[in-house]
Amino acid sequence: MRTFKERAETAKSAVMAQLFNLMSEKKTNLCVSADVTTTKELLELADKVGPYICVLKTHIDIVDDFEYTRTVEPLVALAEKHRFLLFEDRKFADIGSTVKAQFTAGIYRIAQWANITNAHTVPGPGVVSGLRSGNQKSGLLLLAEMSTAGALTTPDYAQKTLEIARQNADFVVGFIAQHAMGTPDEDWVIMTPGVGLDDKGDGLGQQYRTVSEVMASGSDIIIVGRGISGKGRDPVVEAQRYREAGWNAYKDRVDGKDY
Ligand code: BMP
Repeated sequence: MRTFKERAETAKSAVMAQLFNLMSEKKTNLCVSADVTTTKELLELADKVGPYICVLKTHIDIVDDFEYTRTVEPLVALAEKHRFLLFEDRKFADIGSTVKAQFTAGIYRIAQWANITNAHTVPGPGVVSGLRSGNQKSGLLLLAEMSTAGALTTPDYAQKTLEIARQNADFVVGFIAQHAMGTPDEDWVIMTPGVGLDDKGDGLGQQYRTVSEVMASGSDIIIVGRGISGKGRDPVVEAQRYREAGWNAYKDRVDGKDY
């Protein structure tokens, strides 16, 4: 298996080269999911876990007191300070023309600040075309498999999602998935939510697998939300713990290499 550093050298897009390089340098394949509802909590969490992560994933529309200048601008500054990418987990799922407007306009203006965003493939390839016409510089992840119980993302759906990615490889950088996708030389990045070392689920459909389970399935980046920022948890302690578990599982895969 190729290392993140090697994958940076042959990455097809600037955003992927940047991502693989900073993962290799910071020695982390941890993405923290910042599912908090105030600007203060979002910025505090980003500053605390920043040194240990490669990506911060947001649900920007759950921030009660959102204001572009008070919320996004300091968040972008923290991403620069700690060198992580911003992934807005918007899960676009409409016709191309509508997703283009949702991506670029409104109060969130996601296309202006998100390095990465994602989309469901239910609408077919038009969703990708719409987002590409909004901003070509962001990387797009397609949701191939969901972590939840009873998800309708069957193997056939995941395969058809892979085909849409292949037809749009200039813009699609990878998948939200529970397993590897395609062939290794295609080099999609696989980001995996539903990761927890202490819990099995949340009573609302979420299902957790351990870091070593998801890494053995072919994940590159583990996405952890409540396992790190949940009630009663110390985000710095937990981020260090998940980062170490993720990086050790990665090193096992690349024969002990540390880059
Ligand atoms: P947590 O680790 O607290 O369960 O959070 C998981 C995060 O990943 C949430 O923000 C959720 O929206 C997202 N997510 C998921 O859990 N499963 C998926 O299949 C896709 C997701 O984006």
